[in-house]
Amino acid sequence: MSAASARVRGKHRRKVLLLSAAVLLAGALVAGWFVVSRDRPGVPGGNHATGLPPVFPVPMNASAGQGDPVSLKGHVYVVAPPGTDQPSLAAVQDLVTATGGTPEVRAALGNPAEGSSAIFLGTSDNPAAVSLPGALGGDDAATREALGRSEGYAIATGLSSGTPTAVLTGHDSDGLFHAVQTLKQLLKDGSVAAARVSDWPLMQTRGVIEGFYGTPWSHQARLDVLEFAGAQKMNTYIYSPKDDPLLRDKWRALYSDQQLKDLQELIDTATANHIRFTYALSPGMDVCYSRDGDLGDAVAKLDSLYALGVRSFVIPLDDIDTKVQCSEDLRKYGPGQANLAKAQAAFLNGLNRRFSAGKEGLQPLQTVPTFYTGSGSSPYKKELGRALDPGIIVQWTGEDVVSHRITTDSAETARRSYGTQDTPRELVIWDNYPVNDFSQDHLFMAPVIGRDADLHSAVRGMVTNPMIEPYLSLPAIFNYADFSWNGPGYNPRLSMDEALVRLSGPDPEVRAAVQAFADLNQDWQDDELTPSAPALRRDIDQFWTDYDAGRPPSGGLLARAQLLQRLPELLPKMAVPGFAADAGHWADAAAWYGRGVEEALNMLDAAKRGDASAVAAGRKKVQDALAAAAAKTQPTLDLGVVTPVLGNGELNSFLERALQTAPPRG
Ligand code: LTM
Repeated sequence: MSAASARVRGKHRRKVLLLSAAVLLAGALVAGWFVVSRDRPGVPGGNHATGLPPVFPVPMNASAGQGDPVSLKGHVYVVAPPGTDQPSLAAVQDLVTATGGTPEVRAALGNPAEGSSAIFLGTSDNPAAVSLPGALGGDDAATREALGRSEGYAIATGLSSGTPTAVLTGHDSDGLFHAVQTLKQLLKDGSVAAARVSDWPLMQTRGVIEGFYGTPWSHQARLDVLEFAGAQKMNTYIYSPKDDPLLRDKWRALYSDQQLKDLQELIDTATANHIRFTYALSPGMDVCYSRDGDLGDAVAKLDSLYALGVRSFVIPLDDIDTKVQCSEDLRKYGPGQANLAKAQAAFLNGLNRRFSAGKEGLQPLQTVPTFYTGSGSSPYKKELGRALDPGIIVQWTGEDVVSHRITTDSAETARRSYGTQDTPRELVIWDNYPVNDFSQDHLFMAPVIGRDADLHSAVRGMVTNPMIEPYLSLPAIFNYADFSWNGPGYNPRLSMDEALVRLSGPDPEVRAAVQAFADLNQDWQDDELTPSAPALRRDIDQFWTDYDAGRPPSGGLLARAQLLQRLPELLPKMAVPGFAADAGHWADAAAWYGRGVEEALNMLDAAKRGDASAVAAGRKKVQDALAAAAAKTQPTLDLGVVTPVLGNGELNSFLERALQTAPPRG
């Protein structure tokens, strides 16, 4: 599908031996341990009922204990065996320092000083806690399960020789890193809450695909998103902005030294955050599938990224011609969509074999088929399913390009359509939410809904295609991190609320502003499960109900209008400053609308009193605010400057109705 046609759609609006040792050790710290609440595997509502600080993604099992919290405010021994994952070790040291404590890294606890605490770090095959005196039992099924699964981890707190201790064990270094992210969230008043957690992801691939049309994200934004995604236990970033010429139009061209330097920084940052930097090369605009030179060029380009440390690759073939283009292909394969699939399969199989020969550590190759939607079979999918090597993974967007619902049944059917009945294809869902390239005047900030909770049973993973505005996409990225880790435990509203709180920081006024801003931008292509600006609409409805009944207004709408006027002042105070910069033009428009609403309320009051001159003055102020809010202020890559649109026009409709209700001459 071309950029143009994507926008046309916008018209619709929018890891066994050592394992048991590690299991024992993770559960060893139980002196004084007493579980006061049942484990809550994957319960919507998160671990709120456990008495623990909220942890997102919701852990598979988390419970609180009676033991004392582990203070990080004093001297904290960080006990880590040689070879411990450096990012995990560094993150724990930073955490202790940020909490006001003094970290001391040791390979064994030895004789701890009076009043100190300890944090043990290890993995199933490199457990730190080996040096712990007197393991106190604690082999349980949930911990065994967590430490038997890729990226799984377990946390236990308790006393070790009288020292308050937290033990973090990962199945692997990814799992250990995830354990550290959970540890951060268990921190309250300078101490790690007494807790026992055993946790693992339900989806193997969880991440972000920068895959939209429009201005690609800045280098800094990518670095920030990588850090954010890692903290939320995602493991994938796919580098695929449609408007980066070196990925698509000029796919054969190699990178300059400066470009390689920037890419290296992204790759290193991804690695430090346990994110797989996944490079996507899209040769489909002008590739000749049967030309050996083109295959060689593609391999050379991937080689240049492999040299930088990239081990994960995609060859997207979306949004290109739906037939072969060169005479060689036409001669070899013939016309038609099934023949396109045959040509593409031969190219991808050849590339995969030539590129992977002699290379270590590669993830399976992925592709985005030219027909990447729908679960049903077609001549194209049938041929691709038959001819494409079974190890190559397909990215799929659901039944539609932008899919309001994605069901497990549909994904199961798609697996057979893109594979065979006997060998269903492994799928990664390319989820086109909250992408706004087809509706660049809108922001999509509603919680992620409409995806079956057990989708993990059918697909390998899921990546979110975000908005052109990176920092405004963070709430949805937070949702996807939660959903893809633990779908059954995902609660859209709680996840979104927590995302907004974290992005806001501690100031309650700022939080209220961020919530009001997100509410205003809850609108997704007329999706009935995603009501537009629900809180604003409640206030508006209440106002008219009171007004029509002749009652004094409850004040909710006025308070909201006043808050909207303060968005440009409050959003820059957020914990994540990039959010305000991305939101700027929408926040300015919202402020104008807020002013208009306040003026309209005064005007309506004047109309009730029969004060014609105040009504006339009020009308002018409302009209001025409407005009200012409609200004074209938001630059786009190829659509010029557009008017930022808020929700589904609720504010506009309110002001129009107010003007009708208070006509010029009474
Ligand atoms: O969705 C896919 C596979 N390709 C493109 C995306 O690049 C684009 O961001 C979305 C939304 O417009 N639609 C597409 O067709």
